Amino acid sequence: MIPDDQPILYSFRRCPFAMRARVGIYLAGIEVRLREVLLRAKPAEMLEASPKGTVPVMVLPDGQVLEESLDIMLWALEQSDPEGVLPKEARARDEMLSLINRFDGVNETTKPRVGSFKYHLDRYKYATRHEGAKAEIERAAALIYLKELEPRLETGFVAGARPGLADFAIAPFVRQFANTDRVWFDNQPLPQLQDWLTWFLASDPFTAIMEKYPQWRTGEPEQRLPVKESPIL
Ligand SMILES: N[C@@H](CCC(=O)N[C@@H](CS)C(=O)NCC(=O)O)C(=O)O
Repeated sequence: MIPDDQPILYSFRRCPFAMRARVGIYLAGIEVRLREVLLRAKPAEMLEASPKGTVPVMVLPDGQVLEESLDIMLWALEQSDPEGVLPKEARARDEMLSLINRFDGVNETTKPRVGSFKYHLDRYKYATRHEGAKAEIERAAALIYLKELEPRLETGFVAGARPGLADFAIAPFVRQFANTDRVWFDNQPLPQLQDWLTWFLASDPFTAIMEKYPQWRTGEPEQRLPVKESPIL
């Protein structure tokens, strides 16, 4: 039995937002009760906690609800950050948060902000679902953001020689972009970005949080996210 004083995390394995929340929790070394959901059959308990109906959602033992993936990452890493991924200075943190927002496009709606990487990514990957979207045009628009990232990755990671918040917050979207047409992606002149994505996909935090779990149903026990035991970065 998993103790019921642990936070509950509603998650969907393949969702990039849920991925980054799980990575944040994993890096913090926090134990949670994982409820794997299907987007087409969201549990009533999750919708009651967060009526907007997006994953991830975290319900803390005191009843507080975190319904934004970045807030879950920040909450977890503020509890404990043994790998030192949170930027220490306020200015550096603000700079990272604004870079992250250029990529995730998170705003007060449930759709990514126009003029973000995620906006173009969705219109590229799911062009037929977006009126007026042409996959190649959207892909070219998204590529501009990656070209901007490329020189930053000269040091190996977004903000220097060690992985930090922005790497883990952005990489799941770059993964989604790359997987849309892997051959095309691999042929772009973005060697640093390609190496960085290879690092992320093979990294301990990412592989650990991509384990498969059965769908959670009311009354069933939750799953455990792996908890790291020794330094990983
Ligand atoms: N701003 C939210 C976005 C989360 C989001 O859009 N998640 C998608 C799945 S990747 C979702 O739950 N969509 C609702 C649906 O498909 O029903 C966050 O950062 O957590």
